[in-house]
Amino acid sequence: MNIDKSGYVAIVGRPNVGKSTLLNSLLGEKVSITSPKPQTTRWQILGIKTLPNAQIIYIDTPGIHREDKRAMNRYMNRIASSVIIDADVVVFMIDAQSFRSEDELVLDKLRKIDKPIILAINKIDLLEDKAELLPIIDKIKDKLPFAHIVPISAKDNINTDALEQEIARLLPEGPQLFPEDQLTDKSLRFQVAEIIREKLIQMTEEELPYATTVEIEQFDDGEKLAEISAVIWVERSGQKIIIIGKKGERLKKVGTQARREIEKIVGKKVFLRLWVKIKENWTDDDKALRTLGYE
Ligand SMILES: Nc1nc2c(ncn2[C@@H]2O[C@H](COP(=O)(O)OP(=O)(O)OP(=O)(O)O)[C@@H](O)[C@H]2O)c(=O)[nH]1
Ligand SMILES: [Mg+2]
Repeated sequence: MNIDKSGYVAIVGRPNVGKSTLLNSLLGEKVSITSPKPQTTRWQILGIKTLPNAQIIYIDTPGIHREDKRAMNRYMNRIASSVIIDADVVVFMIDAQSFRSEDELVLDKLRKIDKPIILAINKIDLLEDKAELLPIIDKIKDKLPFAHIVPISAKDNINTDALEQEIARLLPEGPQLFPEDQLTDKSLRFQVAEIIREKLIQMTEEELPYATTVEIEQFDDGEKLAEISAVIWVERSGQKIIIIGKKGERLKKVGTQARREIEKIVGKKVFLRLWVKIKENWTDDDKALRTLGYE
């Protein structure tokens, strides 16, 4: 290895454009959870990619959205904004299918910084005709002096190599910052909680994905078996009833799907216990947010 370039690369954009899918695609591993519902990512998540001559530290961020809601929404936007300020390079991601006012919200933040910004136009696999890209590029190319404009599909790995090459070119000179076999900054405990939360988001509707968070209470990593207990926090008793489901079926399904995925990452059998508990209004309570890990 002869690493002489390194730096932090923020992946930012409004919710649901595909930021976490891109992070996973660039790393070739699932590091960040994804879902068809907006506001899935709640933290900054590092994904470390070590190339022969450069180390790229990608930072997945929560989708930037309007702040008219709760302390949790303000928390998520604050994280994304601070990552923009601290990064060396920014990848601004939009969805080829629609440019919305929340994209403008992101642009407003990007106008305040002075560093290379790459525009990544995602989900081009959904365009029937590639000619549809031209009016999209036309509409947005003068909004900021972008270093590059790269149409991609994060889901189908289209053009993501080209995107990475442009990113690597823009990295500042610098030493290796993380061991070459390190993939993320997040602990196994964090990843387990996120996997459970992903299954919950995928299996619930309406306000429920936004009212749930997962806390790992016990993590006994034995030689052949990992024993894990996790609490699913919700805001109201009605939400608890929905998550548990008729005869406990929904909770059981969440547990089974999460356990299968957790077994893959820990490489052994997993015994997973899930509890659903109520903490009223936790998403709009700064103190509750802090005790649940949103710091
Ligand atoms: N067709 C298609 N779907 C995609 C692509 N990239 C992401 N998606 C889908 O878009 C949805 C949102 O993807 P995420 O990666 O969770 O989006 P995000 O920007 O991280 O969303 P937040 O974390 O909520 O801000 C998921 O259903 C993905 O499968 C793509 O290139 N093509
Ligand atoms: Mg995400």
